[in-house]
Amino acid sequence: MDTTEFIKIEDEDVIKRMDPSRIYVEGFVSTVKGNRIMPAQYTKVADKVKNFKVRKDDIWLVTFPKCGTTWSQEMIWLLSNDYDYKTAKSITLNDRFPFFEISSLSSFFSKVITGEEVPLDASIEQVENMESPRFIKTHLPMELLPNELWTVKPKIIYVAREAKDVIVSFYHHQKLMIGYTGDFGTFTQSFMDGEMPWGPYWSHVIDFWDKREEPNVLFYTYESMQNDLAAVISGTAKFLGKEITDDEMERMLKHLNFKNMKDNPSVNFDSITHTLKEKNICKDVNANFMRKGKSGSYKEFMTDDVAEKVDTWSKEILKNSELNPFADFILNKK
Ligand code: PPS
Repeated sequence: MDTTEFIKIEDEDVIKRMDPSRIYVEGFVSTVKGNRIMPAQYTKVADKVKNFKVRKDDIWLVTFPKCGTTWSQEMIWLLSNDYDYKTAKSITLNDRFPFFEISSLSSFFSKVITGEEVPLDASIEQVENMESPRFIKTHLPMELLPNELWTVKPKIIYVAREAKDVIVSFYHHQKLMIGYTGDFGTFTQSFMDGEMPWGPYWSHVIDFWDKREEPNVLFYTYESMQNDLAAVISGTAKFLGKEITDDEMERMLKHLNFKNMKDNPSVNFDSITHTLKEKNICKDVNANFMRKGKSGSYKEFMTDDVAEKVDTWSKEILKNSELNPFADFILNKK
């Protein structure tokens, strides 16, 4: 049995910066090996995850939060399920393509959403019991993912996004989902310091960037979806061993359009965010999961000085990597 060693983060200021509302009831931990950050309750399922039985026909979508997960999930699910728009409309994305570690993050959050106590390993068990082929969303960093991903070698799709847009999107997400009350400057600094669940950001991306040539790994960016969604759909279809006709492509492009997804209750998380507003966790009644849906929307929120600081930080971390932090098109499987 493989185990992961963690250290508890004890610094109250750091904890407050990450989660002023204390939704993550036991605080945070960091892995001893790679300094990857998770909510402390996650440690109770960490070994179960590390030793999780992977199936060859699984499809794993791995992302840091806010990098294009939901958009990719809907695309991957439709490509893999004979363009079954009827089921895609009637069963929520979360049930078709569950979020692997969601129940292990915060027992408090699970209770707010479901109204009952949820075991910390409930979402992992849900995935364990799914029929094949399973579609699995996770934000876990490589260090915490099941070992069998690299022996059984199912298809793994990784999506990255330009860091400034991730920061702005994640800041709004944390206000919406966990009632984050810190200011944006503090959040940005925490992000760069790696003080963030699932963080640090660039380590998360680089681990998968370094695996991009593996035949079972597809790596692309949110920006590539924005610039040429048809190319990402074709590339992903090819990676999944699927055909797509011109008519299906046209239909899919419409379905995946931001406005359509924003209005689609099967993918827009409105029912969850409605509960969070009702329970007064999210204080902004106008906030939505489907927020701006563009690249470069950080400009509407971040000052030039802060943007420059984030760019300098990204360039410094990636100076010895072939990964260009501003690349707008990466789709490695030809
Ligand atoms: S999460 O919570 O990690 O699953 O979030 P994730 O889905 O990765 O990212 C959410 C951001 O993606 C935007 N989004 C889209 N953009 C364009 N087109 C479509 N169809 C689409 N669907 C989701 C969503 O608006 C979030 O980005 P921001 O910048 O906050 O708008």
